[in-house]
Amino acid sequence: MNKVTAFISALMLLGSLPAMAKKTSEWYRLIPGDTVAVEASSPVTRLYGLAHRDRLSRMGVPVTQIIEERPRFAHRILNHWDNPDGTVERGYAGKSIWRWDELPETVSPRYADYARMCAAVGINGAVLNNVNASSTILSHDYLVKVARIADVLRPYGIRVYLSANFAAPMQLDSLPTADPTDRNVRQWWNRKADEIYRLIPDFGGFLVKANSEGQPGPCDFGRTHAQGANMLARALKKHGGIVMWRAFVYSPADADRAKQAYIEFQPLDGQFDSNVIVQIKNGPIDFQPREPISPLLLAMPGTRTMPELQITQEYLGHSNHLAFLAPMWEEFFSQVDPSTQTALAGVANIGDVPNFTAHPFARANWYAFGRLAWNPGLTSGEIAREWVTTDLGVTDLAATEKIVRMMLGSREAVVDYMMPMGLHHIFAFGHHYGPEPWCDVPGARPDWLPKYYHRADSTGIGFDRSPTGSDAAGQYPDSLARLYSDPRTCPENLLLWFHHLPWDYRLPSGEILWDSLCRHYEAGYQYTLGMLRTWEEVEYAVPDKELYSDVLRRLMTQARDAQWWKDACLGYFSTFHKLPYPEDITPSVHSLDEMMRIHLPITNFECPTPQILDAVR
Ligand code: GCV
Repeated sequence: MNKVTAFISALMLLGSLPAMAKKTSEWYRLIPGDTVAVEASSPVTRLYGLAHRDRLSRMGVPVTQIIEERPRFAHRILNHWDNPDGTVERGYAGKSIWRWDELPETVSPRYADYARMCAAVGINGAVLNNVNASSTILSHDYLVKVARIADVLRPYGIRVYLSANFAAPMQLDSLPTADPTDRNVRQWWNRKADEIYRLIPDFGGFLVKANSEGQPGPCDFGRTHAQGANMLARALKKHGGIVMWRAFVYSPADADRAKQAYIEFQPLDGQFDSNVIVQIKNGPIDFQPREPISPLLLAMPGTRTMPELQITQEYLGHSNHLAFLAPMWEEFFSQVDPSTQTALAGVANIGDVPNFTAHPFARANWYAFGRLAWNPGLTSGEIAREWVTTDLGVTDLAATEKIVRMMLGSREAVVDYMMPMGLHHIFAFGHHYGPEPWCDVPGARPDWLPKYYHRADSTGIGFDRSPTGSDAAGQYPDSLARLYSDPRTCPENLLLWFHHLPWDYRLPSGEILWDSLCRHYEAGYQYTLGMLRTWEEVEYAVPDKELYSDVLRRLMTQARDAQWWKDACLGYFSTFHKLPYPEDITPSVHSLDEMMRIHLPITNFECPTPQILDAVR
């Protein structure tokens, strides 16, 4: 542990006792013997124990002493951003697995398949619908459908939760207000909670996105987030339910977007009821390929908080790119002490395609989320090795190691070819797939546009969040604030997140900023070619040949996209200065003009250029 993380951990342990997770009663033991026996606290934890035993046996690891396991987080929850019409917001694996139109009469066998996959990694909660919530889900007809899904998930230990629209009393029953201090509104929610628990006795609770991106919330009625959350929490309390209240808020205020969640939520610390958990995205903006941790996670010692991770690859190449996310989450947990957090949420990458995730390797991210929610101390390497053996079905050791190595570097490669050195949000408008650092949409909010974030001009590039700029760095504990505020101490991988620096700024390595940026883009692109090479090398060991070809196709698309990102971003940035490309960078294939003419969204899987394979061989 370095000094900074040690300091943060100590600070959090001292300061956040009220937010500590309750010790979970879940446990299981594997007892060595001719047949490894499983003891467990319940039928569900027995399932977890059996899955563990199976994992070890498939990996050839003998059980020589008692293994006892307890989860770190009591709530290990997938958030589905699925809509009642079957679409999935930021979903890249087909339509929703929940077939609302067939329910409650027809219950798809895939619900149980899904539940088995979740239980194998200890996931114990599912929010079934999008946080941009339609009130319909709370209508009686839909609650009956939800209850059927809950019946299927229950034996696997998965409790069902729903995203609640704060204006539901107005939208479903025409109440004149949704003000949380209004008696009729409170009664409406109490009655709704009673109705839900009559149908689903183990209902988990509500997830709420309020006063964010157009969603209604208590602030519409002059009330605070705490007042809104507590009203719902009180309706659920006698039934044992919780409220997960999201802190993903940013108003069109003057403040730097990276500062806004903290500005709005930190003053409310200590005002939330005990069955409210404030759910905070891992970084201060929005699931970018790399962000610093959200300062809010370190600043609410009197409130239960939970990180929200994104498993679906909204900003990491959708289901076309191989990006194993465990290293990102490992990096996150090296800075946020898990014992200060009450629960863990992950935005699901699951849809109704046969393998659930479209990209076969995206299943590894679902798997990794569950494993880390159970034990955030696991390393990415351990998780990758388990997944390659048990899910991909590779038994050859040399091939396993090659695939694991390829997976472990894949997230950093995406950062490199998309947004290295702390750059962020330079995606094309709307779909967040390709690069558009030049993007201008007349009338759009400035903080939805790339130029707001990269700030490239003739003087340099990057967002000044030091004390001379927006001072977002000042929202972190002192030692971290100092570290981030000075470009000489700021970690290089966050440099342009916190600083606007000249193109020829000299880095501690002696290299100038422009050269370093070019080398990152090049390294990311080269990594994608390396993944193609590796995949061809391990073909013999991949048992499912269709899966093999599918991954190969996607890797070709990824290499094409990495080239696209590199040419587009470097081409665009080079219009601001006269510095040459470093000699060891492969020349651009496409001109900036060509790049600016690419129009998205991509509506179908694009055929990769065969030249990519020539480049690899
Ligand atoms: C569900 C980002 C995404 C939205 C998402 C939102 C959120 O803005 O682009 O699709 O909405 O985050 O997390 O609420």
